[in-house]
Amino acid sequence: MKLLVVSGFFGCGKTTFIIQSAKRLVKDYRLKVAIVVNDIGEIGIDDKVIRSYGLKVKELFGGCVCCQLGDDLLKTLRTVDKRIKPDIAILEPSGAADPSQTLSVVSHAKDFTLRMLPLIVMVDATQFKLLMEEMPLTMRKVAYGELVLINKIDAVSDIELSEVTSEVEKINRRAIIQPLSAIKGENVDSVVELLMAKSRHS
Ligand SMILES: Nc1nc2c(ncn2[C@@H]2O[C@H](COP(=O)(O)OP(=O)(O)OP(=O)(O)O)[C@@H](O)[C@H]2O)c(=O)[nH]1
Ligand SMILES: [Mg+2]
Repeated sequence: MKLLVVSGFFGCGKTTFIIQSAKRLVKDYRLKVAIVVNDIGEIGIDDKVIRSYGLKVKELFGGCVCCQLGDDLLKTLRTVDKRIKPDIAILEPSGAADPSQTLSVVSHAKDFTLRMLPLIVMVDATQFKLLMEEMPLTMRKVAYGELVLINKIDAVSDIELSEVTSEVEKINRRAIIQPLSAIKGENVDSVVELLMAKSRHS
C-alpha cells in the first residue's frame, strides 16, 4: 500500500487536513483509505467502533476507516495492509515524533510493501514564529518535509503569511511549500492533486 505521513507539532491541524484530504481521495479518486492515528477518539465523527482483526477501527465514511496506532508502528501498518488492504494509509504520528525516526521505522518494512508518498510536515501559521523562538530545534524538523504545508492561513494576515513562508524557506530550501486552510478546505484540492501526481511515479 501507499503510505502518506503527515507530521507536525501538536495542534497544527494534521487530523483536520487528513480528514479533508481522505474525503477527496475517496470521492474524487475512488480510493480506499485507512487513517492511522494515535487517538481514534479525536476523529470527530460519531460512529461505531469495531474490533477488526485485533485492530481498533472506526468507520468514517464510505471507503475510509480510522485505525488506532499501536505501540509498534510497523506492526500496526502491517495489520492495516493485510486486513484492510487500503490503497493509501495516511499516518499521523504524535506531534512529538521526529519525522526522520518515523521514516526510518517504516523503511524497515520487510514482509509487506510500503510505497512512500512525499513526507508532509505541517506548521501552524499562527504559532510558527512563537514556536521558532521557544523551541527552534523542534521547529527545524520542517527541514525533513518534502512538502511543507503552512496551515491556518484563514487566521493570519498576508504579511504574517509571507513572513512564515520566508522562515520556512530558510530552513528547507528543497521542499514544495503550500499554504492552506485545512478547516475551510482552501488549497486542500491542490495538495491532493500534487500527491496523486507524485503517487503515479512512486
Ligand atoms: N483557524 C484554523 N484552525 C484550524 C485549521 N485547521 C485546524 N484548525 C484547528 O486547530 C485545532 C487543532 O486541529 P487538529 O486537526 O486536531 O490538529 P492536530 O495537529 O491533529 O492536533 P494533535 O493531534 O493534537 O497534535 C482544532 O481546533 C482545529 O479546528 C485551519 O485551517 N484554520
Ligand atoms: Mg491529531
